Amino acid sequence: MIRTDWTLEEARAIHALPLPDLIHRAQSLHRAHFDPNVVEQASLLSIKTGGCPEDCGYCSQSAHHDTGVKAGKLMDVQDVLASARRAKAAGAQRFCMGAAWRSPKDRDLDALCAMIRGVRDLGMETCMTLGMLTPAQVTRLREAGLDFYNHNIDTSPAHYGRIASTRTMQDRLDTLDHVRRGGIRLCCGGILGIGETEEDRIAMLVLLANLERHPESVPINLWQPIANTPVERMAQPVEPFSLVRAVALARILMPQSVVRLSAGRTGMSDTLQALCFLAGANSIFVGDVLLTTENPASWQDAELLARLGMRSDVAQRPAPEPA
Ligand code: SAM
Ligand code: DTB
Ligand code: SF4
Repeated sequence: MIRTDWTLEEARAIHALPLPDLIHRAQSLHRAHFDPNVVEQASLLSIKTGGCPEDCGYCSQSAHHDTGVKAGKLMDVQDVLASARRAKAAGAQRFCMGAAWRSPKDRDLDALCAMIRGVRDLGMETCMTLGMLTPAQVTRLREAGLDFYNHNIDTSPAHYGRIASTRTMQDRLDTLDHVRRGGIRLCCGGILGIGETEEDRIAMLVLLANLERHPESVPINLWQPIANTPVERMAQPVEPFSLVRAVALARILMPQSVVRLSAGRTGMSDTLQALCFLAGANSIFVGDVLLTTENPASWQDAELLARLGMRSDVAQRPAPEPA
């Protein structure tokens, strides 16, 4: 049964289950909704890097922190499509394009729509993350064929004020609402290791699970350390089993959603990644870079999936209902 009325108490109790019980429950639900041997592969490209006016305390691309990332312009459509062709040849099913913007300017929409159409013509799913969107911008992107929009809530409402001030949690929820109502599927999750407590992680997942409809895709990022950011002073390493518990809780609260083990895999052992797949993660980012930081090499991921007897394909998803 798909629920959107989870209580914090219920989620805490699930999160605290003995690990074998937790994994069994998550894996049983995973099997009911997905092929448990399949992991979806998404490729990520930064189509506009750095110089972002937002002050997200974890991010290399904020103009508020001296991280050494240089600000660039929006990439040319043909360069983006060349990168998408390479991603497809490397086995990616989804191509995600990210821009370091507070929100897109209307004058950028023609180029963005051309990118979406071009990537779809290659036979890949399309995803973009461009910051806040107005309902009219959502309509333009949907008409061009955008399959998913990524916009994370990042952390719990209680912790949010400590990691960003220029964009509120409510701003984020408003954009999610515009995207949902505009008929684009949602990719929405958060980051672990940015000074939050386990209770914050549980509260973040409960917030996502109690949205009117669950995001179709839920990225769980581990913070990629960025020097000279405010989060550098708050960050703590995420205990490996704590990551597994967060993945399992996401799977249990949102059984039909694709749970993506996103940033931070370079610091994870193969064994930990395998545990996350058992706990219900069924998507990863592939390719040597994420937006500005490192990701495992494609050959390492191919080898890992082969050693686990798993394969890469589009994760099965129920057809979206009209908004
Ligand atoms: N500018 C757009 C926005 O924030 O709406 C899109 C790009 S932004 C980089 C997308 C997401 O990447 C953030 O919401 C955050 O969850 C994640 N992210 C950013 N920096 C990260 C880091 N250093 N480690 C892990 N995840 C990070
Ligand atoms: C998401 O949740 N993770 C991706 C994607 N959505 C856009 C971004 C990860 C960024 C990691 C830090 C970097 O490479 O700059
Ligand atoms: Fe800008 Fe997105 Fe980074 Fe925040 S997370 S500073 S909005 S690029």
